[in-house]
Amino acid sequence: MSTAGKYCVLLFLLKSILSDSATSNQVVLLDTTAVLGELDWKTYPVNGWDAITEMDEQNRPIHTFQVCHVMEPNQNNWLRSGWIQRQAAQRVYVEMRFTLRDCNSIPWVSGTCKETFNLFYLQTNEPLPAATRFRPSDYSKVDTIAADESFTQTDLGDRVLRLNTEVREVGPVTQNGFYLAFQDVGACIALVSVKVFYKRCPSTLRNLASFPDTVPHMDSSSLVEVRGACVENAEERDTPKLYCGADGDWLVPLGHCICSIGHEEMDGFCGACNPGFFKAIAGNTKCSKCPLHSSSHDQAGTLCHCDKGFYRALKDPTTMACTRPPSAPRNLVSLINDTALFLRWMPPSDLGGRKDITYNVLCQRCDGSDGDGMTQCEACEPDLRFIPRALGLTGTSVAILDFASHTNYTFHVEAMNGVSGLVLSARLLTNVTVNTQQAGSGPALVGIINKDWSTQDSIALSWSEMEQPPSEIVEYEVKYYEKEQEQLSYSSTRTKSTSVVVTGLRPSTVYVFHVRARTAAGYTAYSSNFEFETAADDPDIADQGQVLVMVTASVGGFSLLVILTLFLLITGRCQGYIKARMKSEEKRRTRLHSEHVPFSGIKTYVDPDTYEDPTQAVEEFAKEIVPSYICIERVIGAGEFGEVCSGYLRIPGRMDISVAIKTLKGGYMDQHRRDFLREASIMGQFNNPNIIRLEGVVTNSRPVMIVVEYMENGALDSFLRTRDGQFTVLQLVGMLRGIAVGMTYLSDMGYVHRDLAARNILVDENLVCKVSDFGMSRVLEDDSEAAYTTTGGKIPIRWTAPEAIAYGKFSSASDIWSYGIVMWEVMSYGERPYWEMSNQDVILSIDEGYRLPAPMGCPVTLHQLMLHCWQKEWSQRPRFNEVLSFLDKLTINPSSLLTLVNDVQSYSHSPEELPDYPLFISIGDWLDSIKMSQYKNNFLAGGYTTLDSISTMSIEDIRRIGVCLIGHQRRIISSIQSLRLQLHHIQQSGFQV
Ligand code: ACK
Repeated sequence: MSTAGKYCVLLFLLKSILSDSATSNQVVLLDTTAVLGELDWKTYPVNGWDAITEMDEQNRPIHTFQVCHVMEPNQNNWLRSGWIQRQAAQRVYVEMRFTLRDCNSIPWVSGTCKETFNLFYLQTNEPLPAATRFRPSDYSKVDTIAADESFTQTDLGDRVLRLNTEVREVGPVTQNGFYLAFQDVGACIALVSVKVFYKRCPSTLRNLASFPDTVPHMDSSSLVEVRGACVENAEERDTPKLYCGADGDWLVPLGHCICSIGHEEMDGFCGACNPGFFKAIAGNTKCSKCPLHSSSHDQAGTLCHCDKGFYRALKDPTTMACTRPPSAPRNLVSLINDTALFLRWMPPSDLGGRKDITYNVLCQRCDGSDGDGMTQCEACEPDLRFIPRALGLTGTSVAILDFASHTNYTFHVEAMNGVSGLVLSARLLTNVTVNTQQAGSGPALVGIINKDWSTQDSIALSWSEMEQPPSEIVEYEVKYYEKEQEQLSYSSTRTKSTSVVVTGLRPSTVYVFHVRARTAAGYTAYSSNFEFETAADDPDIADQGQVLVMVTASVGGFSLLVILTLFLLITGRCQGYIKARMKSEEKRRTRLHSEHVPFSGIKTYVDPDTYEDPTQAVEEFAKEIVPSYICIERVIGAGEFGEVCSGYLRIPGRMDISVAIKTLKGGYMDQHRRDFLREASIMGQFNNPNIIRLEGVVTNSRPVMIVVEYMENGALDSFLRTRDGQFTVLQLVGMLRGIAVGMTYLSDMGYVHRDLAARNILVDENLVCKVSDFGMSRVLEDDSEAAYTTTGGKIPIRWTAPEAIAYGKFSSASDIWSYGIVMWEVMSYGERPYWEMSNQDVILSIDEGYRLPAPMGCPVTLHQLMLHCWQKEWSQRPRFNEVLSFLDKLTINPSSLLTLVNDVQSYSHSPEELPDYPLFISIGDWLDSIKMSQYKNNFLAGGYTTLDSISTMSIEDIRRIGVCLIGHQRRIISSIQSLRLQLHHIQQSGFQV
């Protein structure tokens, strides 16, 4: 058997490993393993290379070429391929699979044996004529090909045939086709397969764009930029592009297409939305289900159309449910006093599915009747004032001022929402007719009001007295408000003369004034409005130094206290200049001298902000504690600046003290550190059993800490909530007394707390309550109850006096108001003041005279004290020391606490003090308003179907119908009391619902 014959056997073994190795980014020009017929390759000389064709299992030919003339010298055997068409190729690759025998493995081989062969090519535009003589010099050499592996001896001595694969780039090929030629110079070779191919980037879909087959550049370092075309129902966003690299790979995808409206992406394409779904904007989002009350019937819906009777406002997004106009407002009621007429109603039962509900109040004046007995109605006078306004109201109440007396007004209230304008059907109005007979009577007795003079904070007014008033004028009432702020609040003052100096005003501000007289027959109508402005804030005036004498007088049932305080007013600029020169100690002495209240015998609070360097205030008022004396045991809460922990203070030679440790978390800024320590420099000035005691601070090492006495029962509000109904009234009064002691001390020192609330009172193990939470920054930033006011400040609305909300007038009198709220919180075991009412509604209802009703089980005396603390006129509120002595009297004489508000069938108030509570038409409405709707069926099942019937209910009745939660019982009974009072008032005043 010849050497070539032995190779045949080996080749036969190889055929199974031969397979089509073309990948998707290769375009094959020739593959000898895939040629089914003759290959028609030529050999020169004819007996050099041998063409051997074997058949595989599927009877397909395997074309191989062998040569092995290793014993004979001067071999030059050529094998030439057929003509291969170039097609689109720019760079052509030849992959050769072959075996090449190691010369050493052939016995007796001479030095003629070679282990390489050469690859050549020749390009032509057309195949060469068959008769063309083979001329090796026509061919260009591509490379000499050597084997990576030849026959290799294994460890066991077997000889293993290795198949080599070599790939060479041929070209550049520029003509239509080419020939390949393999030159053997005396090696033992079996050429098993030859594959000729070029590379291309295959057509593809990327980012909803399609890219065609692309042939890479001849120059392997540059990429071919290809622009994609968006797939059907897609649109271009950023031009989609891909770059085709030399290896046939797509690189750098840029830009993209998105599915058009009505279509969504599905497996790289854009498919239509199904009926019932829609897509209104082009983008790669999914189709959405039609919103409520709308539908789409076809494929590829871009919008869902509103069902009959439902609408979409112009500005409504297409994703929003279709809506309809609201039904009419419910339960419209009116209430009138001397100066104002109030309308209040409840929202419609059907809001139409929208939240943008507003109300319009339309007014008609219906005076007398014409000759036919018909009532004559006309539009109301234009100067009728609606507060906040007549149209586009967002709340459910309005106040009406400057109405004529003895007149019948009919008010129509309509509810509108964003789709009301799209519906032509009749407007749904609710109306009420009011006769203003009871209001201020008689014509205005004051004509022109003159401004005599004004300063930055006061205006002097005068007017002339009528020569012959119809009845004697008892006094004048001057009502005024800031022109810009009229809807928020107004103030009034009374005088017996025809002039007044209105003080407490803001500089450069226009105020509106009007005056009415009170005669024996009641109030007359108001004069017209007059507008006057206060003087500008002129710094030069203060430069000269002025002495202001402030007189604070208390009137009403409590004592009169006059405090004379001297202030040296210095402008901010001048103050800065003096501050820089004055030593801190010197300055403090000056301050103490000027601010000390001579007769109180108590030291005065010093505001740390008046220190040039606030850390000096800390040094002065707080002891520095050695950090190793503090043993932290556990975290008990989170404060504004960091964690609050509990632990011990273990000072050598002293007993351990339980302490709470407030920490300043890391990463703070200087301002945080100052604000944090500010509280310590305030607290450090106080020494009272009902004020939380400061043990000291750690400022010289980290973390910065404030150490205060530990209060076992934590904050009062949460403490009471967890102990609902568990204390006697005397115990509750004891807690209130403690708070009053602390607050008396603070107010005597001239400190205004501004955030007095049960959450800021701490309780120890003996139920002693102590005031905590000092430093205004906490009021402004930390208190979650604090809300922004129209003036930009942050205030805990429910606890704050109206004058402090309206124009920032914080004082001990505003602290008293907050104390009244704390009383209410305590007596209701931590109930939220004004329940779920919004802050805005709280402000409005307080302004209209509403006050919190007595909590269940609250002694009448305590509720009266609360009402006293909530006097609109701050000067008429009690002082803390008066509150304290009042509580002391109650404690000494506990029988005064026995009369509970629930027991009083007709709890008599003067009309001014009368809690003003909304009136309701049905039990359901009433329960809705106090958020107790879940008990509607209990009331009905218990036979309580009218407001009259519930007005006599006792706490036992409420329990009997199945209201088990004590908090709910309390809320319902409080509301019934108010309702009872109101019904009583209606009966007395003949007020019409
Ligand atoms: O209601 P609490 O337990 O009482 O949760 C808060 C928490 O830390 C965050 O302020 C508690 N806390 C604050 N100061 C003290 C204190 N001196 N003694 C005990 N608990 C305190 C407060």
